[in-house]
Amino acid sequence: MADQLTIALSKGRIYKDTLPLLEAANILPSEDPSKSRKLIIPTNHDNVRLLIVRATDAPTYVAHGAADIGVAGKDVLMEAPTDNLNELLDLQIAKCKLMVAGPKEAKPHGHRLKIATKYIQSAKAYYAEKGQQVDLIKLYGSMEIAPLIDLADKIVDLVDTGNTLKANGLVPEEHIADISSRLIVNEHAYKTKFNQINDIVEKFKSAIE
Ligand code: PRT
Ligand code: MG
Repeated sequence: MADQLTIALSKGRIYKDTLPLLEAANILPSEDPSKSRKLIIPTNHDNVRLLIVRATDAPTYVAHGAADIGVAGKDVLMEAPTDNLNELLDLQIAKCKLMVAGPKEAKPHGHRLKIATKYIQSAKAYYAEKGQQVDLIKLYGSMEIAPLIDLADKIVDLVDTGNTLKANGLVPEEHIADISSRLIVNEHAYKTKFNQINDIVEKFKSAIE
């Protein structure tokens, strides 16, 4: 008898890009989370289910063992405590870049650089590495507004096409990290459900290649 296996992932781009990998592992969700309000989605296997969670919450579900495995952006993992979880695989999906961006015409400022971001840990590490003292301002979204209304001089945010920056008169300035989504596993589950999880890892691996 196979154990119950719970997989945490967010809807949107992560779900969309993980679906082909799940299919390669013969895990077929019974419903499309973008069309359903259900947050626990059964699959073609009685013992395998999907949890639809906020992208930033996936590591928490996995760390606490509420989910055995999950998919999370590296940006999210760099901000979250990673006790009790391991990164198993770079899924090469939902790719983007973590960047510093600012107004096209930067205004002179007589103070320490103010950086607005959702990514406090990553920004802190980046500026510490550069030996530059900055003031970080935590925002939860719509970071692009901050430099426009002088809340901050620059932002640290994810950039894909660059269209969002452009639409708000901002330009990408410095590359901090390449971002993609990772398959994460609860450490305890990885031991107790090794065969089941490893089978999925191997099938994901061949699907990625
Ligand atoms: O939206 P919600 O608050 O529910 O959660 P979330 O924003 O974390 O989820 P989601 O689905 O938007 O993002 C999930 C993961 O996708 C992130 O953690 C990243 O690892 C990855 N990813 C890849 C991105 C992007 N590309 C991306 N472009 N996440 C966000 N964006 C945003 C970015 O923050 C900016 O606002 O898209 C905008 C920039 O896109 P361009 O194409 O205009 O440059
Ligand atoms: Mg989003």
